Amino acid sequence: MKVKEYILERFKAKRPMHMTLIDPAKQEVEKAADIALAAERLGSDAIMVGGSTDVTQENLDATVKAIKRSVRLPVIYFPSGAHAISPYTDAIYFMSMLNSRNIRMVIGEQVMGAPIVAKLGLETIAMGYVIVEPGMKVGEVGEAEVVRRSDPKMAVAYALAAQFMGMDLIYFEAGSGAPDPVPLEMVAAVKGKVRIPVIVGGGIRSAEQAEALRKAGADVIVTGTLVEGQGFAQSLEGVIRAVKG
Ligand code: 1GP
Repeated sequence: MKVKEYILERFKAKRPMHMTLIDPAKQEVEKAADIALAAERLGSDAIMVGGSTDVTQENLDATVKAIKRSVRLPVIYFPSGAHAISPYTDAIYFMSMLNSRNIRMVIGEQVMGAPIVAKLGLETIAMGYVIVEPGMKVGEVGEAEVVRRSDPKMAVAYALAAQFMGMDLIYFEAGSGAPDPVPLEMVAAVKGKVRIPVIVGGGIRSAEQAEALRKAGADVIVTGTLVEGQGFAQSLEGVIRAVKG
């Protein structure tokens, strides 16, 4: 089954998903494979691989290959640009940072990457990516004009624009390690207006936060930093359980 179908099937069945984000620059490949295996056993629905800085073709390929050897879950590349694209992932989020001031992040990297993606025959999943305050590192390197936390209407406008442009998914990102996740009111406002799956990530650390975001309407909840610490299994288990309701 294609990864897009896998996601849409769960979305249509109203089954919220959890995705585990692994940054290839942050650990040895064996450790990345161990994290993915633990996430799979705990019920995570997909492994996303990516990071805002320091992702190279080498660390990306090595990490993806190791993860693919240890899990059966879909492995999706979450790219920061066209400089590294792995032939070993099951799919790539073909994404645009809709609220970047830099055209390179909106369409430039995509134009550079598209011929490579076509040559590799990778499955593409079109995704609108919107950075919400504070945005952290990705907001900085992406030169994002962040959506204010107090401005759910702006978030809705971005989500509708993504939907009208034919994007498969819309991702609201508070930034990895954000002190607080995307506001619940914002998720609820977006969910009330769009038909495409809503992904939420950045700063989600507890089962309570995950549960509140699910109840607000998040279809996919992404956690990254959570799996970077020692003994993450217990907290990850709680978050995944909260996502699944
Ligand atoms: C970052 O949304 C993801 O792209 C995950 O954020 O590292 O804070 O879980 P965290």
